[in-house]
Amino acid sequence: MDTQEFFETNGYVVLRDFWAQGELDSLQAQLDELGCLVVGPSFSSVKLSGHTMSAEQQSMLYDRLKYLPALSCMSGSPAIRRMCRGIGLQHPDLMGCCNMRLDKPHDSRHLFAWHQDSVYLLGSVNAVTVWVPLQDVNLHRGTIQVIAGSHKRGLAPFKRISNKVIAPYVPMLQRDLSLADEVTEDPVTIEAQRGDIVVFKQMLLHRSTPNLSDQIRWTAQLRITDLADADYRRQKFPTGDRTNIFYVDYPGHDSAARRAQEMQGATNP
Ligand SMILES: O=C(O)CCC(=O)C(=O)O
Repeated sequence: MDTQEFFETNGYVVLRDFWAQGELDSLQAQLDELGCLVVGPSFSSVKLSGHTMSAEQQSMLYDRLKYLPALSCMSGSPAIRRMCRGIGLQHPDLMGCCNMRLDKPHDSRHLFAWHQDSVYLLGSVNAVTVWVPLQDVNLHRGTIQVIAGSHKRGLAPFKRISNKVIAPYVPMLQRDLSLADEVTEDPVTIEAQRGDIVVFKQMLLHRSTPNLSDQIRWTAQLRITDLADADYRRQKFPTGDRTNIFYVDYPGHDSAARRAQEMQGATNP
């Protein structure tokens, strides 16, 4: 099975030794520079366990990570564009929600439960997330698990878990919506090394696993949509920072019907 076939069948693929132009080293250097400014001169992303950072420093660092110039360079790199075209995106475009995570050892507060990115980020039905580990990832260091092939079923039923108003310009986040049903299938645990990338469809069910090591787990997430998708164009290229899943259709998901159902639920408790 070639890469594209594997990707279409399973909804994800791990591409080894992807960054040939030093992109990952630049990101790490900028991360360390930022860390020194925010946390102090002894900051080192490679050695830091996270225990030496105050909550305020961590939140300041976290908020700035997505603005690192190297992250934008990676997102717009010829390598990423070529790779996206190779797996079937005809007109790859950025979604404005590229970000980085820092997962501290034994800190489960920010782990993501099973979800599909499309529910929150929207984008074309074939949009992808490129998950970029800055160190090896596995069940000890913390990683992601996926349900292979789950993208083929389209959007899974979801439920509201907050009281946020349903309106066109209100983004819906992980704290607002979750899967309606439990995931019972056997997951695939992603193992990857520094330099590899994990590409998965935003329709794929995936979740975080805890970091059981004594070092921070650093990852970057690049999000890419396909402007050539006819249904996406018809809907004027919606993204999750400007609207939400109650106003965007996907195959098998009629947003108007779903919205009516929610409104009815609100009037008939
Ligand atoms: O890195 C993780 O633990 C989860 C990331 C994730 O689910 C996402 O960015 O969509």
